[in-house]
Amino acid sequence: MKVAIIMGSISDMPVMQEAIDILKNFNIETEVDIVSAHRTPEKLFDFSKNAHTRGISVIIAGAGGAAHLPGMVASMSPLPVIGVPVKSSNSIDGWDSVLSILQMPGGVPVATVALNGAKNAGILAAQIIGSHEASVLNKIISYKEELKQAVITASANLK
Ligand code: RP5
Repeated sequence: MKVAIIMGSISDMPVMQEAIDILKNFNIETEVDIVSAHRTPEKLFDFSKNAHTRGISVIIAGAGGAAHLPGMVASMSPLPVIGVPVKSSNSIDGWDSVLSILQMPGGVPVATVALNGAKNAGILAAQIIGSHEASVLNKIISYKEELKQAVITASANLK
C-alpha cells in the first residue's frame, strides 16, 4: 500500500515535505512527484488514470493559486484524494488555493485539509490505510497517545 504525494510545482515542496515526513514516521511507502494541472496536463491525465493500477491506495495532492490539481485528479481517479491548499507567494492570503480545492461539485469529493496542512493530509492518508491494516492502525493509536501525553505534560508543568 503506497501513498502518492503530488504537487503542482517544486515551490510547493517545503509545505508538502510535512506529509512525506509524517508518512515515513508511520512506515508507509510514498511516491513523490510534481504534476502540474496547467503546465503538464498530459502527465496529469496519465497519473490520474493509472495511479490505482500501481499499488497506490491514497493520493495527496497539493497546489496553490488556481489550484486545480486535486480536483482534476479526483475527476479521473477512483482513489481517495486529499487536497492540500498551498499558500503561494503571490496568493490572496491563500483563499484562492483553499476555495479552488474545497468547493468541489457533487460526486467528485476532495478531502481538503487546512491551508498548508500537509501534515494532517499525511495523517489522514495513514488513517485511511490503517482502517484496513492493523500495523498502521496501531501506529495511529500510539501517535494519538503521544499527543495526549504532550498535553498532560504541558499542563503538569504549569503547576
Ligand atoms: C501552482 O502554482 C503550484 O501548485 C504553486 O503552488 C503555484 C506557483 O507555482 P510556481 O510558479 O512557483 O511554479 O500551480
